[in-house]
Amino acid sequence: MSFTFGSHKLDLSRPQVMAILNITPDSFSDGGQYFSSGKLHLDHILRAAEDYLAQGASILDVGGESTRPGARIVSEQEELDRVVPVVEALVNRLGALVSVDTSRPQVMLESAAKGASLINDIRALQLEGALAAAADTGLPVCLMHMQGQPQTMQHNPEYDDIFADVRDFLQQRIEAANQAGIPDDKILVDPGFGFGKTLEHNLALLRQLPDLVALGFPVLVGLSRKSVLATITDRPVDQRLAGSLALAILAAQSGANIIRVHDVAATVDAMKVLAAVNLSII
Ligand code: 7PM
Repeated sequence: MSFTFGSHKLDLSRPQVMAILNITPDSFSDGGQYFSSGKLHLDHILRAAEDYLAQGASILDVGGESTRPGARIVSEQEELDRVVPVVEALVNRLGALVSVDTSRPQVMLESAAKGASLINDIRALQLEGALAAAADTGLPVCLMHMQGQPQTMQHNPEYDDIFADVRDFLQQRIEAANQAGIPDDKILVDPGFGFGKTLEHNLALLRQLPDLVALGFPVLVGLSRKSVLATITDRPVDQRLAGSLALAILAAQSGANIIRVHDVAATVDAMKVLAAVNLSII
């Protein structure tokens, strides 16, 4: 079960770990670490990225838009200035498999030109021009479910049937991607934990994750440090590692292929243990 990401291939029969690299001055759990006096520090980012790769991450997910409710809206130019030089450095200096976490067509195109290998779009290519841009890059895309917009999505989210709604939305976006010239073998899906969902919605989606896996597309999940853990464990964001690992293991055991995390070393160990038990391979 090998999946092609640009010039890289990954074995998705084992869960792979995607490391989060937030290039925002104000992110929810790791904000501002690559900035001082508003200036981006490429050397800090490269050092963190090298650590993540050494710890066993197989993908680096670079994002320059803060999706935190209440965060300032980032202009296209600002997002380009943050993301594109980072993608370029990670590709050229580390040879890394770089994912770009963006919804903007221009960011997709310029990142791809610098060697990005995956487009990760929380808006599932719904912005104007995004389907065409993603198709133009020839790269695989991760289509994520979100209800509403980042600013307001957590204000009383409601569903008839959370799993059916998420599945139907993803199927519609897969169809739209296909129409735009993105074939099935370049599509990954993500239920979008925490994006317009209550605790009960998130738990129901986690319970039904095997049914999402059964659609036949690689499944990516982001659960790391999310607010479900605030509710379940009553811990602040810097004390959610144990809870995040529990969720990562549950998701991987349900068939999730890529786990997007802040805590790479710990998650890689957990995935190695799971793989050893499931495959009898160490
Ligand atoms: C505020 C709200 C800050 C949400 C940060 C977040 C995912 C993602 C993010 C995910 C995919 C976070 C999120 N989450 N991309 N980007 N899947 N594919 O907690 O779950 O990292 S941002």
